[in-house]
Amino acid sequence: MKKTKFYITTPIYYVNGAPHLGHAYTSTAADVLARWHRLEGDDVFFLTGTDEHGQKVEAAARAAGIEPQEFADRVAADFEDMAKAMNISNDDFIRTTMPRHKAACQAIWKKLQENGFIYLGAYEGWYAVRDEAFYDESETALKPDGSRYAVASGAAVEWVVEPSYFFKLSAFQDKLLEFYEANPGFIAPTAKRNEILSFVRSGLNDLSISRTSFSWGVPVPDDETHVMYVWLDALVNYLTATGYPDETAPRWGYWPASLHLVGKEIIRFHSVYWPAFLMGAGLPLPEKVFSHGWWTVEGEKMSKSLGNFIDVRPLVQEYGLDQIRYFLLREVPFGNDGDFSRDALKRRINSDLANGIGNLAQRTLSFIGKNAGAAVPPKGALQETDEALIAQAVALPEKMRATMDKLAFHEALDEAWRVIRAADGYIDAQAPWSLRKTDTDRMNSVLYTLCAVLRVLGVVLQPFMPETMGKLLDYLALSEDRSLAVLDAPLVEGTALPTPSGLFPRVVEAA
Ligand code: ME8
Repeated sequence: MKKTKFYITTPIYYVNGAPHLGHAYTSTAADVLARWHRLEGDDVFFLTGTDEHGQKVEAAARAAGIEPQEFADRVAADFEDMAKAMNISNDDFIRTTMPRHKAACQAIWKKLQENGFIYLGAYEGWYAVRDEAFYDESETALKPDGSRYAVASGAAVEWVVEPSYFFKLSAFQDKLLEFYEANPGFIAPTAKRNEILSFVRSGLNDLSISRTSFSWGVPVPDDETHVMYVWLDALVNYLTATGYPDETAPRWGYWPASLHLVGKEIIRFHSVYWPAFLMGAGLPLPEKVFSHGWWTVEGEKMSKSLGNFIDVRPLVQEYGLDQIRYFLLREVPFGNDGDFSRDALKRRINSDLANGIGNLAQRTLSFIGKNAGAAVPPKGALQETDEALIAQAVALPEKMRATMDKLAFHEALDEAWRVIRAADGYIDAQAPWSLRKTDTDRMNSVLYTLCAVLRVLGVVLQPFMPETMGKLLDYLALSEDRSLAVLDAPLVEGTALPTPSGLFPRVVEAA
């Protein structure tokens, strides 16, 4: 059977500053989906990377007193390091300064030109370097000190007058509206979709797609006085990684992408400009763009001026990798804004992980190690209550699939925790420690049931907590294949089990 292709992307992050919690969030969410689809047996291609051109990066390099390329090399390496620290399982890491990417940008430019969608003109209007975005005056406002800023982001805007190539975005208004209509799931969540629909309905201006006042970018083919607008350059990364424009490239078949995961502030670029560029080039459109919310930290927006950007790496050192991954996806419904606080993190670790799955696994496995021969116990004759718990666990993958398909990570986890709570209730009610003295056959059936439940939990929670769930599956002596398919086979009674140790230590609250 041909495997279903699943191509998922994160935004490529600007290298003007160091990676922080927000970047780690999108990458972790994408990673969980990529791992989930691999678990399902899909053919996954997972892409992340860095956005290295443009005025903002050039200015940051200048401020650091080094050449933009050297600066980009340093910060891109830091982003790769962050991805490693978060155990992100990307299949490729694209950097927009790579030759393969420049070639892809120039190829799509030529295609758009050939198709009549590019013309030379002059741009005169507002530009926000922080957002690398052009704004209509109606999207800006004045501060009390007389300076102008973009209302949506708060970024300062400056007046730009320069020769520029334009993309005929105005020609795509109706086509885009038809496309949104025919593909209601293209922009999610719905509130964002409505926002974009009204933006497009209000009319689209042609888009400036080149700059002449600086040179840190991909040169425009046949006119090297211009560099490409950084957003055209950046969006093309999703194609570059498939080998575009080389139709014989090994990854060619992955386009169109199944899902672009983005933060809410860049939905317009992904759901208006990007599909219009692709239509202009005669290429298929991605299936979905999902925009998630923003994290604040201890109630404050993360910003340079507050100096409160959180690097996840020290948090991982302090609290554990899977603890952080779990927290990010459990704490806030995906799509909503959320607040990061150490108190909330510690609460989640202690209540859900240490006292939840950690305790359930430890109670079961160390008991088997000490009192049931350190092997998967014989099943014996299962009773109704055992069957009921196993049935609840067996139904879990399907329930999680339904929630994962709508990117409701917190609901997927909640489904798993329902099973954990049921298993906790079961172990208390069955009290294997008492059965040890009175009825070892029954004790074994209870322990077998718990092993069966733990195996399901370990398998389905791997995408969220790959390292720790890997450990749990080691303790259950599960073989190499740990995909959902393995759950169809029965547990092998008598399999020797290694000595387990705790999965999630409790975090001690500061007094
Ligand atoms: O926009 N909360 O790059 P960028 C949650 N290069 N997510 C956050 C966040 C926060 N506080 N802060 C950042 C760019 N993010 C462009 C993208 S794509 C073709 C080009 C995440 O470095 C979120 O995913 O500003 C957001 O969209 C992204 O980082 C912005 O990263």
